[in-house]
Amino acid sequence: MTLPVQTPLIVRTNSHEPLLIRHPANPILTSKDWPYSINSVFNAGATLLADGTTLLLCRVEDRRGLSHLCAARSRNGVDGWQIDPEPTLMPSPEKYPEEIWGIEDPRITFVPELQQYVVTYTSYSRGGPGVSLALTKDFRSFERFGVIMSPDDKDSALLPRRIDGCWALIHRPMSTLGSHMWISYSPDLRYWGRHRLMLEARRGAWWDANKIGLSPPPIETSRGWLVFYHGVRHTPSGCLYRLGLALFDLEKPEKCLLRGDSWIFGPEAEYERHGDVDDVVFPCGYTIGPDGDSLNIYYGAADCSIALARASVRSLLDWLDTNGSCERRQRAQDL
Ligand code: BMA
Repeated sequence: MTLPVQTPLIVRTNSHEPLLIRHPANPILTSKDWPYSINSVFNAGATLLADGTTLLLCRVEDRRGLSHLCAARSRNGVDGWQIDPEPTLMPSPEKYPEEIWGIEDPRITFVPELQQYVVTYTSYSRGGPGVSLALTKDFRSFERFGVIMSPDDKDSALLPRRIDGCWALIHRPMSTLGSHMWISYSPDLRYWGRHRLMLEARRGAWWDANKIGLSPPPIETSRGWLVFYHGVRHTPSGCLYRLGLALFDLEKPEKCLLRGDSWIFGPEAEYERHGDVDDVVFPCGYTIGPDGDSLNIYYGAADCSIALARASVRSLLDWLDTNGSCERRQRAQDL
């Protein structure tokens, strides 16, 4: 028997409005684009230079497995990349022994008070990964401060202005009790204290259970610091890296105002699902357009390439208003 055409069908979909839209040119940078021999390029810090050029400071893994940083510049942030012909920032283990196994995953913050970019990155030491910091005006010469957070610690970025007179650094120390996001304060970018727990990994079956970390540097909005963070889910076939969203108080950034329950972006495209490390999306940088709303989010895909996704600050905040809850409710849920 054939059904009459007017019979309503129950269509079950689980579609959701995507908040981050993948660029059709993805992946926008791979090892094939590099002017020298490398294994892979991924996890890039990003910023806009004074003349509007997009600068990516890319993590480049060489064919020994050690990483360094290399700058790529583009007028439109999508193509026409001018890549430095040689590594831009190499590990310097003679002077900085904590860099013996490479430097990784930079985050860039332009600091108006210093009129400089502050780059924080992972230095891979014999004792594990730590957080190092360097200042630059032009991404050609750097003033290195060395390691500022001892191992195991990574996924760090500086806020662009002082909070209550002190610089503020978000980072992710590891402990046997879990890997959570912390914030620490400093009068001079060298000596850090007043450590505060900022965002906890959930527990149990959650997508962001046990291990989370800051993704790009926070975005300052009138509503608060908008933060993308990654959640690492351990599965029998490996780790799954996905992205979540939270909002923090402007003057007390350790205070979480809203946190989404579900992830907003995860590995789906072929270049995100398969690579040197499968199922990884790992943004370390963004640029924001002159409208103060349009974001270009640059992310490492499967530890093999750099991809671009677009988003709107307003839509991200709207999503948090609808889907986020405050920390107090979060903890109640956890019990
Ligand atoms: C994290 C970092 C990232 C990497 C990811 C997946 O711990 O090392 O650089 O992209 O793992 O391998």
